[in-house]
Amino acid sequence: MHDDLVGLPPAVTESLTGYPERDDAAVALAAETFRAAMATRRTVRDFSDRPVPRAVIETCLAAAHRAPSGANQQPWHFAVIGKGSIRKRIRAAAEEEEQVFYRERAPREWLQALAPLGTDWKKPFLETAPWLIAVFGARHSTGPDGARHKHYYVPESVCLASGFLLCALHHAGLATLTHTPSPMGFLNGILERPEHEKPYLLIAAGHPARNCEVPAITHKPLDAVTSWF
Ligand code: IYR
Repeated sequence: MHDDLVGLPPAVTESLTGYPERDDAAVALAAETFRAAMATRRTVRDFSDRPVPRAVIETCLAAAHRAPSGANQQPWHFAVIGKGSIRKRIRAAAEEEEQVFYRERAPREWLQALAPLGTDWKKPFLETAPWLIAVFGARHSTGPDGARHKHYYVPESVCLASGFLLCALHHAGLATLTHTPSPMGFLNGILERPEHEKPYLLIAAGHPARNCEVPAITHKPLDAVTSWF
């Protein structure tokens, strides 16, 4: 054992559950079923105002909350907004930032990259979608004695949980949009989150609008983003 580990409490273990033995065919079928399900996910910008029960969102958040995280610290916070008045405030603040982005801040090259997606500063979905989830990452936590505990790998952990959340919402049949207004500091103000929490992502979730259109885009072939050794 490395000398620095001397004196630290030993890890407590328990038996692994949840991995019943499957033959290769069953593993391949499960992999293919999930691949096909994820291939239907699209980023949606045109939502129906059809309500989604809060319990569904809670269940999806419980799935996200099982994502791996640095030192198992779960350094995320999900601020879940169903109230129309708060969605309205978030939309107004986001659109204010986005107007500056599209009119002044974004270099031509960035606007060119976004052109196939057809995005602009208008974000009506922030009010139409029944739920918004703002995902924050906490740089530290505070113990009951007031002591600060630093968190590790915060961006990585928050992004993993966000990925789990997108999968869970999609699996439930809900459409999602990952919105990253920049800068996003206004979310701390509106959602009353402390300064040591950084907003990473605003996720809109709900049913897609009837006759919803999405950009006709393609993906790089898998072998363009894969190397095997
Ligand atoms: N935040 C802006 C711009 C934007 C940037 C990227 I990179 C995108 O993939 C999509 C949009 C917006 O939300 O419109």
